Amino acid sequence: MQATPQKVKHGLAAGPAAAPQRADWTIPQGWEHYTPQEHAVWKTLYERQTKLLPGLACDDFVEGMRQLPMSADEIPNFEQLSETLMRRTGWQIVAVAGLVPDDVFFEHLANRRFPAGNFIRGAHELDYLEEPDVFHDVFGHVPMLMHPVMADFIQAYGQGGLRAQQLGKLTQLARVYWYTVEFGLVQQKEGLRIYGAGIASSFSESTFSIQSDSPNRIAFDLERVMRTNYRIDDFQESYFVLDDLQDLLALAQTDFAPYYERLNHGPTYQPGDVLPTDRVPYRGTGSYHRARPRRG
Ligand code: HBI
Ligand code: FE
Repeated sequence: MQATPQKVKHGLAAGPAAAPQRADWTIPQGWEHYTPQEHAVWKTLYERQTKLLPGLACDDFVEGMRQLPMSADEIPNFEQLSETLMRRTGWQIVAVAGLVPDDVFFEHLANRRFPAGNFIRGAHELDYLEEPDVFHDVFGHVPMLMHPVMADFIQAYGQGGLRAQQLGKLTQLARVYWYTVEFGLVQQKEGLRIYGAGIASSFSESTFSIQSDSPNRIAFDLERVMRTNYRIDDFQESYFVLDDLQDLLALAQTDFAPYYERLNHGPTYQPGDVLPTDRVPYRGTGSYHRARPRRG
């Protein structure tokens, strides 16, 4: 999800470089301006993904989705989503034009507002995302915001983000978000399941993360994750697995200061590394990434 300087959304030039009208970078969702073509892209993505996810996504994701005012028919209305979310976990969805600066993003999360892109990818680029659009942000993230523990965890991440920025530790903290909120797996009694939004909103990675022989699935360990680089340009080489989503509660309450201190020394790991100290429920073959060397 690399930012580009200019991008056409709703017929307007926008993007991270565009000066915001409001200090918090929010914009109206402009729901009434979506075209039939944009609703149709949502429908295609929604139907493809809801068909695929049973047996891959965790029960809490499926249940959150079921309780939200979301369907294949149209791009959801953020005000209606917010009403349901507010009653359940006190969260709201606010519209943004694309990536917003880190401090603005954290400030929203710290106040239980989730910034969601209001635009949708084009019909010719269903599997391509350079910035989080409404399908990633709403289909991927909002169901888990119905989960009380996840709701608290993401708020804590926003608060921690503001602190990490001051301490110059954002890179380390962002890895926690990446390997949980975006690309997290959880052990359910029936097997491994997806809870990360980056996976749940991706057709190809949903299957890859759970069913492929290639990636490692490693038990989540906070310091280990904070030392691990991630790939933004391809499927993950390793996924980190929670024993239970309730583990995020402890994580939300963790004081990161001692971790930041320890992280001043010692190794940084590469995405595909497996360590002797890792608990590895599934050791991947690495075949996928071996055949597709890292780009750039
Ligand atoms: N802005 N809209 C939006 N969505 C994100 O997920 C996002 C962002 N700005 C910064 C950011 N994410 C991350 O780089 C931080 O989590 C570090
Ligand atoms: Fe995301």
